[in-house]
Amino acid sequence: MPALARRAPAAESISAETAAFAADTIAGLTALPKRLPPKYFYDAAGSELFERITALPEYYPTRTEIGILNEHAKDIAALIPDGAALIEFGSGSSTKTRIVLDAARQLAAYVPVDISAEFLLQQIDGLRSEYPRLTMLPVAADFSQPFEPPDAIAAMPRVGFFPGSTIGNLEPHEACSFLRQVGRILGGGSALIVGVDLIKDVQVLNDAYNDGAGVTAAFNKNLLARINRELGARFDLAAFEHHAFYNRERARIEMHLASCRRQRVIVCGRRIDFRIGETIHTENSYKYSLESFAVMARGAGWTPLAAWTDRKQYFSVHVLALPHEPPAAA
Ligand code: AVJ
Repeated sequence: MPALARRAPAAESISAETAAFAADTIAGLTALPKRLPPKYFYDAAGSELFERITALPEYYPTRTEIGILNEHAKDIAALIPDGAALIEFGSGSSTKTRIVLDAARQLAAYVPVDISAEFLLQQIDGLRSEYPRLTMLPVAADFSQPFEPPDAIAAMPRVGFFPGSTIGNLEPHEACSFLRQVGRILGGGSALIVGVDLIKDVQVLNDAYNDGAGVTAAFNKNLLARINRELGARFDLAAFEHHAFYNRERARIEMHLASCRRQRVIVCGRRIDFRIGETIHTENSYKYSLESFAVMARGAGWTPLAAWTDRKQYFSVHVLALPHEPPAAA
């Protein structure tokens, strides 16, 4: 088993995870308007539903990004230095990782960073035999918080990998500070490969989050199912409706769960009351233009080196570089 940079969760940190979930759930459901953090979509059931989303005909981001990565794998590899470490933020689909690992044979280490130690070990096990010369250094950490890269990559050039437009879940000001923080973690002279969904036709956007098979609705409602499972609540999933729409003014898809009736649900001993039609805001998925993303990256201290897109300009993959720090004054 690979050594984890942080200790794998014991029974006590599993309950610490549940405690954090409970605290965030109570805070979100007692806020006005009600909200829940999208990071909690991804328990085992939610991750499976998300996998199904990525295969839906309406959901263009995953297959479009994979297409861009495949088409430009050589260009991406050319920007990766010899002996570099690839640090992936939120190790998701290994399909995308494999494209980069296959093209950039000069990589020395792969450092997936994920909140779930269990998921990391699975991911690493799948890759280890295919890339025997690559040092695998999983880091169990919440990448939205600052973390220390493993000592083993201290002397290596670093390349960050953040696909999937996960950055779109953040408010633009948060996305900017996240990019700045990634710069601090990776250090001067590093690069960052980041996938960003693009502003496009409203119908295409709305359809991608309102699929005909209802998988996105099930994914959204799984948040309530998870609260039932882990926190012992009794949400009636049939009494909530999936709402997803493009907010043009803010360039984001919003997902909500709307209460079909007046109702009260007890969550961790708290009474949570819903008006008819009241919603829980569960996700924002911000869309950028090539320019607006580059401007934000510059604002966070990065220099945009390249950006690729598909024929329809639905999705983009940016490569950013972080200048070396100027030598400290004597
Ligand atoms: C993984 C955050 C990029 O916003 O498109 C898919 C999540 N939500 N369908 C997205 C998601 C509903 C997805 N991200």
